[in-house]
Amino acid sequence: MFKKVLIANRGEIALRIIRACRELGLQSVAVFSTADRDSLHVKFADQSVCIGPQQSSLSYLSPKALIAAAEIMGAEAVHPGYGFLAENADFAQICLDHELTWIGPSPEAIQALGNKSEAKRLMNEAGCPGIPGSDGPVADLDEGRKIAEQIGYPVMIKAVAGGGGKGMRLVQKPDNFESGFEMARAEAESSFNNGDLYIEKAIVNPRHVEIQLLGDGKGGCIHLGERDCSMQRRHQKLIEESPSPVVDAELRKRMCETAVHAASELKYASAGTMEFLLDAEGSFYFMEMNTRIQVEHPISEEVSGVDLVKEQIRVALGKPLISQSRVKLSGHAIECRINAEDPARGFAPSPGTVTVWNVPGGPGIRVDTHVYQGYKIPPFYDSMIAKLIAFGRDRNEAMQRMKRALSEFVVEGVKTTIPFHLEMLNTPEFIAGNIHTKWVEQYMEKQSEKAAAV
Ligand code: MV4
Repeated sequence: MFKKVLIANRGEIALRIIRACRELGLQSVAVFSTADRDSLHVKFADQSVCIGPQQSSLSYLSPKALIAAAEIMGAEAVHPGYGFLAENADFAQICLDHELTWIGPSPEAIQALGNKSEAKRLMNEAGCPGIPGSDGPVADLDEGRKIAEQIGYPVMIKAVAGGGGKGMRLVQKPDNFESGFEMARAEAESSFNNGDLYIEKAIVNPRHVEIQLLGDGKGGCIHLGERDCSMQRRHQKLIEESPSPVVDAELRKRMCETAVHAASELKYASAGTMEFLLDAEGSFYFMEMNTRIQVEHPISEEVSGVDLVKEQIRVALGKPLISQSRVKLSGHAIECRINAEDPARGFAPSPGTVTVWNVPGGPGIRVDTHVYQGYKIPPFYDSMIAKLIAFGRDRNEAMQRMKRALSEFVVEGVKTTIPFHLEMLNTPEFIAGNIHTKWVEQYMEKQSEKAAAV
């Protein structure tokens, strides 16, 4: 059906997709901005084409530039990776209108699931429990206040067009509702051009557990188990692991069956992730569905033996989905996101030339990266420079391998989050698997209080 794939992305995920194409015998076309001329994805691809200047809005975010590149190079399919235009329903539709196969879910699914309160309603109808709250967006401040009284404080005010924590406010008591509502509305207006808000009961110190799904677009759907992404800071994930240290076989079965059932009902196509909040009592609630391949997909690949990016492409080619009974989850995988940032300066970006780059290896270690010695990290894009993935027979072995690999990893020329990861992996709380989504922020506050006291 298609033989040449345009990769509408950069960095490590562009390399990851090129590798999948090569294994499937497909030609790859890389696109790059002028800031990315010397990037590895340009060298790895069969062909490459410059699509514009350093600004993302004029290159990686430009449908015109991307479609022109696809037409000139004779690409017949587009893989969007993550970020940039991956969850832009209009771009998916534009690709289809130009007779390019979109390696992802339908524009209709991207659109419906991108509206967070619409997604919640759809999932509820498909039997997926959501967090108690308003039935869709609220009309105004007064209606919001009434609903907050009904469900009881604390409440969470969320933007319909939101995601990733933007336009979201936690309100502890009725006195603070008005200011929280106005702030959420202003942020939603400026970030999404859509000020619609909905209200939910606030779950206190939840864990973030997500289910990896693969659908065939005809009602067939399988899962690759869960990922625990509770180690975050300001909605940026730092460490992910699979399986979750707090999910037992019975809970896993319920979460995975719920997610597969809902995605099948939607006739979902391609890779997708259903995000859940897990509370201290072990109740889980649907939060949102991501309609893309995610950064942390390799840990699911490691515990399942399934190549998720290849499966995305196979499904887009119309090939049948692998069957659930052939997916055997075993072992434990952990991923640390290595960023060119300075943890001592509030994780400020640290772009520049990488003068020394010694990558770890050995048993159970995988490094997904686009960086090489001498590479100049441009300041215009995401600061992630590598994903370090450790696999072991059990959690302890994966942890020991991760610590060993972090200590082998040598990067000079830029500051990185490697020392921070080592510190995290040595905390009693992470070792015990006893953390939640606010834990890193609370830990760092305590550390700076300690530093101020001496
Ligand atoms: C919540 C919540 C507590 N209660 N909703 C954060 C991003 C967006 N996807 C939804 N988020 C949350 N929604 C209710 N009703 C707590 C969060 C939340 C969070 C969720 C997942 C991972 C990290 C988080 C950090 C802070 C807040």
